[in-house]
Amino acid sequence: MAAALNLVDDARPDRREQALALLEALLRRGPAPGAPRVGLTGAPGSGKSTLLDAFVRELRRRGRTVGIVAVDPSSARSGGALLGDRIRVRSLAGDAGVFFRSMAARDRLGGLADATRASVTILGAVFDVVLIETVGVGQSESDVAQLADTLVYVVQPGAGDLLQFMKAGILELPDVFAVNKADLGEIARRTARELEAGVGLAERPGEWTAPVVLVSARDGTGIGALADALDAHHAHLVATDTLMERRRRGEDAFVRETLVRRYGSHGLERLGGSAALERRLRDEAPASAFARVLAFGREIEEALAKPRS
Ligand SMILES: Nc1nc2c(ncn2[C@@H]2O[C@H](COP(=O)(O)OP(=O)(O)O)[C@@H](O)[C@H]2O)c(=O)[nH]1
Ligand SMILES: [Mg+2]
Repeated sequence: MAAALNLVDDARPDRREQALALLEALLRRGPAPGAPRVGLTGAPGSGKSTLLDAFVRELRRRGRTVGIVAVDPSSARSGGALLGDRIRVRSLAGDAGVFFRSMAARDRLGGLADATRASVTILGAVFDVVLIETVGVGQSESDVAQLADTLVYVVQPGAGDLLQFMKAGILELPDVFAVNKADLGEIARRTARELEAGVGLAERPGEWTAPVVLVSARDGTGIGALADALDAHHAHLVATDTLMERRRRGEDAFVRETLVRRYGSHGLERLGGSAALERRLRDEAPASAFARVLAFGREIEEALAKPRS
């Protein structure tokens, strides 16, 4: 596992080729869709890391193996782990059913989004569940939304009233809300009630309504209910036949955003613009998102090298 993850993290051209071959092989290996991917996001300090730890132990009790990717674009690496992650790594050490990978931005050439997606693909081929934790800032948050089948938003009690959630547009994206620190008592219960009311307002018949689960990462309250809620969402995606569609949308968005990041919107124009790209992503033979970025990238580079006719 470590060798495979290092391979996709290696910017040398021959290693890149090998990494791509590995990712393509995993894509063809089936059975799709592989392990459920659960993303955890939320403001710093809301308790994501602590909750993740408690949640992993719950999954292990249920007999499921877990691959974890923690993304922190602001953090520097220290001995392979992000600062602050070492305690957690130790608490899970010795369990072959858990693999922990941390990702920082500063030491990365290929881009954090690439490396994260590649790691998720690899972990998902081996473990029963993949968890992706991100610090709740900017790009990493939208990356995790694109990657996850199920997005959990971890809420700090009292941090924002309902209006705040609505203004920030937070109510739209998550599939499950985990109001953490239930051990704080009334303030946590009130936050959960407010959030539930807000989510209820946005309810649409026949569609998934994000449940609000009150949990305490500290004393273990509600962790089982959280695991049940995540399973229920996964079952919903399967029952409505939308899991693969959601994966595809995430991959398409990744391809588009990576191309724009690398070549700018004028680069995308050389492919005929985003509508043309959309059509080609839909119509052309399936390939991994990584292969697509490379193939489209080559096309853009060739077009840019030629004078415009
Ligand atoms: N009271 C209480 N504190 C918690 C709980 N979960 C996390 N914390 C504390 O909240 C702080 C931030 O936790 P951390 O997991 O690092 O948050 P992250 O920044 O979202 O990853 C730490 O001091 C934790 O000990 C909980 O369930 N109850
Ligand atoms: Mg954290």
